[in-house]
Amino acid sequence: MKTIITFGTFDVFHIGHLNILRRARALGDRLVVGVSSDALNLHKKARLPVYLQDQRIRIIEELKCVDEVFLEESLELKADYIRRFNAQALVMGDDWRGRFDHFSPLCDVVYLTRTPTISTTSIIETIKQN
Ligand code: C2G
Repeated sequence: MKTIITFGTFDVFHIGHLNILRRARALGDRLVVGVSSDALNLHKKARLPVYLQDQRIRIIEELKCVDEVFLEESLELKADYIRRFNAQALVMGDDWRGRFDHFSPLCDVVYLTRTPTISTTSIIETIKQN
């Protein structure tokens, strides 16, 4: 049983999020997703997500390609999460390329090409302009 782990905010859920989760799941038998907490986002991006963590978690939990979801409370705990879920691979979009290479003694580290042209930020901008 190969467990894949991935992390993200998944705010204003869109097709780029779905694509990476489906592709991550296809690399193994079980996909575990760490959803970044509201506090972590506030700290990292200096704003709260549009959808708060309970709603973001509920959306991710219902996806067919996702087996387990937990709240990612700190960027510094990735090694603990990898061990806790016994993950054999960490998968992230290639905007994070190189940033997680130091976990390679613990598990494979795989960066997948981002879905072009769509992002939570661009969706928010489009809505604001319209
Ligand atoms: N993503 C993608 N294509 C897009 C947009 C996002 O493949 N067009 C991927 C990102 O590369 C990431 C995942 O979707 O792997 C989640 O993206 P975000 O919600 O933006 O996650 P982020 O805020 O980068 O949080 O610990 C790491 C952080 O929690 C990652």
